[in-house]
Amino acid sequence: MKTNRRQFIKIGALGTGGIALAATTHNWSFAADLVKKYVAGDTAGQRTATYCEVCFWQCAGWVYKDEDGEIQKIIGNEDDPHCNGRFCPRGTGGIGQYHDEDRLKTPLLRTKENGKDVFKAVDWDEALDFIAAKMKGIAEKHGPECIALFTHGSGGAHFGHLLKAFGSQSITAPSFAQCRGPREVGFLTTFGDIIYSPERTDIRDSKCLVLIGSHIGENMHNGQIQEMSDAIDKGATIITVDPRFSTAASKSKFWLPIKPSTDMALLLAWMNVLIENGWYDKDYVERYTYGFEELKAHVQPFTPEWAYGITTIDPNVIRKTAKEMFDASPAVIIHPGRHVTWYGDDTQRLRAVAILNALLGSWGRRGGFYNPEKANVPDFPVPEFPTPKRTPTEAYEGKYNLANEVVSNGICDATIPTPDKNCSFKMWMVNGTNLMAALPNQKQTIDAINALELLVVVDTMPVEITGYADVVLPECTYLERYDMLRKSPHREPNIAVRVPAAQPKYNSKPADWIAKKLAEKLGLDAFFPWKDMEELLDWQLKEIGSSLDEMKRIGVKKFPRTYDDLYFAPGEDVSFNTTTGKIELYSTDMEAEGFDPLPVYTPHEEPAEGFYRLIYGRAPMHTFSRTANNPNLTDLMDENTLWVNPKVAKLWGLEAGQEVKLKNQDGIISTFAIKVRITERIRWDSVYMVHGFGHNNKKLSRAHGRGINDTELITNVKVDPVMGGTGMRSNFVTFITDIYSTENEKKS
Ligand SMILES: Nc1nc2c(c(=O)[nH]1)N[C@H]1C(S)=C(S)[C@@H](COP(=O)(O)OP(=O)(O)OC[C@H]3O[C@@H](n4cnc5c(=O)[nH]c(N)nc54)[C@H](O)[C@@H]3O)O[C@H]1N2
Ligand SMILES: Nc1nc2c(c(=O)[nH]1)N[C@H]1C(S)=C(S)[C@@H](COP(=O)(O)OP(=O)(O)OC[C@H]3O[C@@H](n4cnc5c(=O)[nH]c(N)nc54)[C@H](O)[C@@H]3O)O[C@H]1N2
Ligand code: SF4
Ligand SMILES: [Mo]
Repeated sequence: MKTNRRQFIKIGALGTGGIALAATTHNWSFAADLVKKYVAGDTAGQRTATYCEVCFWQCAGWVYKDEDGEIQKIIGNEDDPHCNGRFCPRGTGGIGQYHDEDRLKTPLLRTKENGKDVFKAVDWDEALDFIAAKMKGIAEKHGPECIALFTHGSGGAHFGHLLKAFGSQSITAPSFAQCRGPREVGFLTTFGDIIYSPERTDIRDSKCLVLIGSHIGENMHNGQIQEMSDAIDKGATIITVDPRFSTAASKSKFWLPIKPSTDMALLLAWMNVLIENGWYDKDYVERYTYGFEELKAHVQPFTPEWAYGITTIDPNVIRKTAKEMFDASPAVIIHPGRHVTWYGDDTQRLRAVAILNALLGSWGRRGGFYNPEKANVPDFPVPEFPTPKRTPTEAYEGKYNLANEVVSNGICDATIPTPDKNCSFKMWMVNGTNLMAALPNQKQTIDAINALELLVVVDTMPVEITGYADVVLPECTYLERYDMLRKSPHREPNIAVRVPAAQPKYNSKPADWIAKKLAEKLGLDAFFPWKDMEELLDWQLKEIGSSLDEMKRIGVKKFPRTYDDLYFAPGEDVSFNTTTGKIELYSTDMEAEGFDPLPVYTPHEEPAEGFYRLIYGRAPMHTFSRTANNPNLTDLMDENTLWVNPKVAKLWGLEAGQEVKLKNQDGIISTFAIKVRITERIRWDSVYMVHGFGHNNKKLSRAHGRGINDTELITNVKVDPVMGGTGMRSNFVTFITDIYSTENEKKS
């Protein structure tokens, strides 16, 4: 394998291709301006409807501009069930994405200059002609299915449409196999349905909310936080299981500082206690479930005393918390979490979570899990897509048969040719996902990229993945574009519209424009028959009795439910979408695939002497790696810190604020250093950091070199055999206190 065919282009080379950037330099003293405008109370003038793209909760809001037409602030839309009129700090600061002067400004094409790879600034026609020619060549030689799209965010709809028209359905997102996949499959195999986003958890009416490594409060998914705070006000019990004293733990009646990686033992012990004491919903279990007797026999040995030795949680606390859940049932939620790819047996852990909910009868009940409904919006009529000769799952044939979405790492791995399989993929289009931060095992990602004939990256910022691209396409931010309607399921079906509040800055373009233009160059015009997004949206909206004009005025529209089935009616007969038509405590699907039909506890790897488990999570003011350079949000937090228990700090002689580098179990040393935060809030066997920092692209002037990128230390990946999820929490680090020692120079 040629590993250096594609030199990583240090972004310093941006624009050195000889063509002056078409960029206008934005006169920028934003923070000061903002304060002035706010103080002056200047919110008059035009407001524009949008929904936020800073994270995937997609809150609907209003954008306000000043008298010069400059975007000044964004606030929540009162009618929006995702946010109820209130944005989170990231959403409010989201306008920093628009103002960020480090944005990608014009298309870039990889070229050679004096034997060195550099980016040349080109116009859109040249960039898209180049891509179209390459795509045609690849399709002729290998088939259009060889082109894969990695996408996260709104642009996926446009590029996905283009790819399908071209004959490929190889479309994948890190939000499945790096995020919520195990919970969807765990719940699908149990209840015959998934959790969706926003989660169908009826938190506002819950009497007991159990959070297992779900750190709502730092995880800022807006509606959930609001509902959790309402539930707390109404006296709900919160039980938090987390090796770290999280924000949620601080609001909890019970904090269970579990030994990391042992949650399955606790879940089995809870089942044992519920069943042994008859603390479960007998009518519900009898009426709706399959396999109770098998489950009962299975969990019989898993007593709280057994779990104590594994989890370090006091058996009495296990009993007491089980009783709390039962007393609240059915208005109880054992929360399925969201980023659940932890240890490789994650689908099984989420099956255990699903089973607990079933025992307590919370699925389909007020205060448990409601039945969400999505607005039914027709697609603009287009010709039928060609049928691909190969489906993307053939890339990992025979594996992950229960995955209900395409497995990103499966596509990534299959891109690397092996003797028996010469590469399923020759081109990647990467939209709105910084794969160098999102996919663990960076070396594998780089090896796959090196095997490609073409890598096209569509992004707003010069993030790490752009450095590997052949072509970089600058998308404008969500504040400068239309997008497809938001129509996520909720208690009431609803839609939200995104309308541009400003013209695209620099030479950036919206994804819909890029996809349509590229389609024209590929002779696929017939699949993009609309003139522009206004025509497309207006057509869709008129089909459902609204219009673009109306949506511009109201931003969000709700529709009545088709059926009155938010919860099960008392004693109602319900048929579940599983093989048995029942809630499967005993999973026939898992059994048919050769997996344990009832969840089993498996011990996971432990840190070696002197090493600590690396755990990571969210900070309220940032989203993954995408906001680390945002001028507004860096004002609130501009680096991550390393949480270290005082006992460990003492052992190592670490002081608060001291900078350390980290080395993992495979000898990988972090590129940058991180400041130590000494706190009792983390167990002694683990260290913790917020994901998304440690950017190594110099063009990110505020984010470069600030903190550590957890992803580079995640080289031991435990793949879930059920659905392909990448378990990332079996990585262990030790401290390098002499951060300037040359021995610690990162080899690149
Ligand atoms: N180590 C580690 N890995 C993780 C996680 C973790 O906690 N730790 N979390 C996992 C989870 S839960 C998830 S969901 C994934 C998230 O994975 P990603 O969504 O890929 O996360 P980001 O790193 O924020 O990358 C987003 C990219 O989109 C770009 N972007 C932002 N707005 C736009 C836009 O409007 N248009 C376009 N074209 N681009 C835009 C940003 O500049 C950024 O480069 O990561 C997963 N991977
Ligand atoms: N502010 C902000 N909010 C976000 C996001 C963001 O980027 N920024 N991203 C959103 C997305 S896409 C996702 S997927 C979610 C992710 O958020 P969640 O699903 O809530 O949480 P995770 O990131 O999986 O888990 C982090 C927590 O797990 C704990 N933990 C670590 N190991 C273990 C263990 O072995 N057992 C237990 N019980 N706990 C453990 C950590 O201490 C930490 O508190 O957040 C969403 N909300
Ligand atoms: S939760 Fe915050 S960042 Fe996410 S969509 Fe809503 S306002 Fe935006
Ligand atoms: Mo996620």
